[in-house]
Amino acid sequence: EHELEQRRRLLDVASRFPLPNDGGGGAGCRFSYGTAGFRADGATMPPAVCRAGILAAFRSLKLAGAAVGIVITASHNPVGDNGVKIADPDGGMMAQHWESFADALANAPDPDALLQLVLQFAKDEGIPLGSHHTAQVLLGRDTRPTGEYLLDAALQGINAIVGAHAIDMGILTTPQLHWMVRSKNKGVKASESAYFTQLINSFRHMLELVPKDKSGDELANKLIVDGANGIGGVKLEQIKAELSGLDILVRNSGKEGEGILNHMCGADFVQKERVTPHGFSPEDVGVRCASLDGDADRLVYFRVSSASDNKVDLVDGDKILSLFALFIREQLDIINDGSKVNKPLPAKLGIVQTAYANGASTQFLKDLGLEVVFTPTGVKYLHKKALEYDIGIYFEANGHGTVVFSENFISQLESLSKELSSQDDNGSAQYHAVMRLMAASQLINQAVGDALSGLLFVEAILQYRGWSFQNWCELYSDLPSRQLKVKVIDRSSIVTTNAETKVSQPSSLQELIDKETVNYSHGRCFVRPSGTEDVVRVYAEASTQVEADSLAKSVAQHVGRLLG
Ligand code: G16
Repeated sequence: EHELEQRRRLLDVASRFPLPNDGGGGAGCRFSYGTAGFRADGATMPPAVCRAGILAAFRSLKLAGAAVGIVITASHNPVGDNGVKIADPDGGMMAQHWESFADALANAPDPDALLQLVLQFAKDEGIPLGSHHTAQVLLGRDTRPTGEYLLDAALQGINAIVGAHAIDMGILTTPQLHWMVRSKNKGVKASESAYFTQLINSFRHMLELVPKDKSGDELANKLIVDGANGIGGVKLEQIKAELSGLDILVRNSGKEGEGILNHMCGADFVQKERVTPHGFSPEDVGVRCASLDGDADRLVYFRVSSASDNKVDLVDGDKILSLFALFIREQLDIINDGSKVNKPLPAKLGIVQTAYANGASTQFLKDLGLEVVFTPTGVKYLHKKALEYDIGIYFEANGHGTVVFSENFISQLESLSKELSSQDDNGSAQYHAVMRLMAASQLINQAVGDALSGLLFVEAILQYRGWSFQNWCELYSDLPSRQLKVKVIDRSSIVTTNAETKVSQPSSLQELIDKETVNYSHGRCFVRPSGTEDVVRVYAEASTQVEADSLAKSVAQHVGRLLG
């Protein structure tokens, strides 16, 4: 009987959300789970979002009812786009081996095909359908106008699975929802106020552990944040009064009339264009500024460089990573300082970057003696790699990243802190370093890159070091680089290898790239199909800006000629 009911519900929901005649992903394309879930024009998304609801409920059923998350957002993309992605019970991205089922489900042409697909997958994966098993899915969305009705499509998808229970967490930053999923499964309160409390308290602990001679001046406390007219600015406004030691001003805060989401503002705009976002002026010269993206999972910093033009000095994800790496390495060095401590705590520290990482950052990190590894673009790859270390630090140049601590390492820190305090050693440098790492693991989101928690971690480290924005900029000089987008007929005809640094198909393209690149000193160039937009991306680096621009341009022309 349950099984019949299950079949009926699936047929019913699929017929309520038919795929458009040309398939789903817009312009005749199929939906593809891509770098960060399904994304397309918001108006074309309901079938994919409804099916993502089915998928999420299914994933929870498979994992014995553990909470799974759905976020409705197209993050840094334009306001008319929307998207959906699924968070696994640990708060990370959905396991990659489910992506092909996700693709098949999103593109199932009619209700019968969808039903057959679901039944077959349930059988293959041993998922208990139509029984008394339960599933739970937490949902969140950003501020996009299509969000509300897409959320409804997701709810209908979830409710099509017998035993599934949906909990709408409201309008959130993407990382908040990931954090809530993780917390819920750890038995911690999964509310927004619990998230804020953790952020505020751990930030305060970090500041309490700043050496006394390092306390900053008033100017250094001032921070202007570009909220991309998205949800991040709204949330920051909610907590900024409780962040002692920081004087935060939010612009592009998403308030009525302030501007359009991600338009001429936000982390992607600032990082790619390297000019001041909307709402900033020459009066801001010299002030430390930060920029979030539309759903606040990316963070970059900048400073308006002069009153005469709109250029900025950019601190991108690579330099945020470098600041974090320096801080963590220093705490580990203090903890393990052979001459002073009798309880060292060895830790495996790893850095994860992608091909977009500025060559100067990789060199800087390697010169520090750190282990640096590369993955393809996409937090799902970087995060997974970072989990292989006691402390894994990952960042994409675009500002997406975090620091993950292994549970084993955290419990070792806890025991060491207890031991030191029981020996009355809690005034020692070692004890303070242990406490700093523990506070950092609370402050920095363990589920996914989070602009708000990242921003507070940056601010705490700058205060700890007594550093100005200038000191931070001077860590190393970026190699000039350029990114371009090329529209082609079918971007999936480009296949890459070696963490996207080489094109394997069409092979003639790699030959052309190589031929161009050798003409430039410090030349480096790669191309890859975007997983969030219908474009091919071209990245080039060289010793001067003119050369980087010219290398990117010539390779972009080859891509255009070859692929139409
Ligand atoms: C998403 C992913 C990022 C990725 C970016 C661009 O960011 O989460 O890991 O770097 O897309 O991907 P692509 O170059 O494939 O379009 P966001 O901020 O849009 O969620």
